[in-house]
Amino acid sequence: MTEENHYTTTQAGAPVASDEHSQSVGADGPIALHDVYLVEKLAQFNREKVPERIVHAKGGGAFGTFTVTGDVSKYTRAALFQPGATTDLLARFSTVAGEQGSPDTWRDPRGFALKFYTSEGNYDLVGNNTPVFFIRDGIKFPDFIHSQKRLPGSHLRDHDMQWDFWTLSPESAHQVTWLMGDRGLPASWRQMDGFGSHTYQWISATGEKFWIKYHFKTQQGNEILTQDDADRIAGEDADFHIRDLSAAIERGDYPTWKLSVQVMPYEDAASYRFNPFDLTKVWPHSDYPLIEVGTMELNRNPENYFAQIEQATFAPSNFVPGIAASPDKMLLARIFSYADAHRYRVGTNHAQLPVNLPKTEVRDYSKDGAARYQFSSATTPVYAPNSVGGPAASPAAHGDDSGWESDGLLQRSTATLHPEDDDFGQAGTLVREVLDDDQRDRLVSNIVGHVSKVTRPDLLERVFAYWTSVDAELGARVRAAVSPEAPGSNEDPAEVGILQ
Ligand code: HDE
Repeated sequence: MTEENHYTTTQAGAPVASDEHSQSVGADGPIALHDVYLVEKLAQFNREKVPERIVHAKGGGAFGTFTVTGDVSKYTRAALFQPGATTDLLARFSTVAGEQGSPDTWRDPRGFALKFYTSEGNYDLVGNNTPVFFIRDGIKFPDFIHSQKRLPGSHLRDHDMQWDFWTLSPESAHQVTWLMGDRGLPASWRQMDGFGSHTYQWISATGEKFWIKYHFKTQQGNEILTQDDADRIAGEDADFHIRDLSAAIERGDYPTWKLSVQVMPYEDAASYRFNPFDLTKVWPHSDYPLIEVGTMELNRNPENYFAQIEQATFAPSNFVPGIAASPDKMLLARIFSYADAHRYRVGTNHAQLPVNLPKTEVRDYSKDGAARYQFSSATTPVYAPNSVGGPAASPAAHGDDSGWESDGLLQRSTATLHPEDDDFGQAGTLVREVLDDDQRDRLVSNIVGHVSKVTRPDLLERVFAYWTSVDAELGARVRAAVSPEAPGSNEDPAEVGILQ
């Protein structure tokens, strides 16, 4: 394009007269309402934002590929996991509680959201950098998030509110231990692991079912920030992690993760020592070892952050044949929530945006809706069943065999059906058997730093009981550091409202 043809246009493509001067009567007269470009620029500017994500608002991401290096074909028929398959993908990493613009280095779990553009449609795996979560029933999610964000009156975050919720929700103990430990402050997104967290279902080509958990092991080594470093960086560079990932890809230092899965035979679930669908629990690797699947590499930065990252819509409801849900109540609630969030936040036809569009042809019967961009030919009917050659559903292609047996009355269950179902056991195992001395010391220091902002003495007692329920020595260290003047009370944790 020659210089004289490289002129500014309106959004309708017509040349504009000036980028700097509004049209006015004389030099200082009234400006003309019919100055189309002035009006267009100001009106468009007012509409540049879509609502930020209500959680995980601050994040960044990149495109890449997934290459199968193992052989898990006996467990799943999903095309993207077949030997030798390579699939394009988009990854987005994020913090949870901070709004857009908040520091990347605040203590928080990190979102680890993946969109695989597979040959059978998009498969979205929307996980975190921790294998568990704070709650095990989605009905508590809005309450949990409210307690982590801002007080309705002062609009300030509040440690009383956070610890009030956590100590009254003892199922949170495992995840809070992860959060207050090193994994709550990864040095970069490249140097943290990712997990599907939930138990998912894989279905083989012969229809055999398995329960699985995903583990993405960073190949850059797990590196962490101390609380002091994280606080300093938060003040120096709020976009520290976005910048790190973008710069690494820019210099050709492509980060990779090795994906492995734990596989549980379908029949084991009923008698397993933990409820295998409880999102606050892990499956010890000694019970179900890791099996190699493949390698994820991020190797292409987004060209436009808003179009490709802000408008990216990841949904746990985006399954492909050979992969399905499990009875995990949190997963089932998320399957509703994300697609609902996308219709609200990005728009009815969010899936038609280039970043969300599958590589496979979309043959559905939806029509119209705001910003409709893709459409079927005029001869394709918009109803089914039809006798004019429209697409028909295919149980064979979908593999309508992804159910599971369940029976009993419609209920609101608090049942613990498995011998080792509890709220503090795995958190205690993590503290005593997984962490080393330095990691335990940092855990104590991080907890003390966070809890020292709790103002209510009664709540502090519940906090001490909470950590004592995780591990007696840990609880004693926290109490001694926070309230050295209040020697340890011997009361039973249950006495202060911590349910066992
Ligand atoms: Fe989310 N979550 N979540 N979440 N979540 C959202 O979807 C929700 C949960 C996670 O980079 C929202 O588009 C419910 C667990 C990530 O775009 C929303 C429940 C895990 C991201 C939503 C959970 C996650 C989100 C907000 C309890 C890890 C960012 C805006 C049942 C396994 C994805 C949006 C991205 C985003 C709902 C709990 C991870 C509101 C109802 C557990 C990584 O739909």
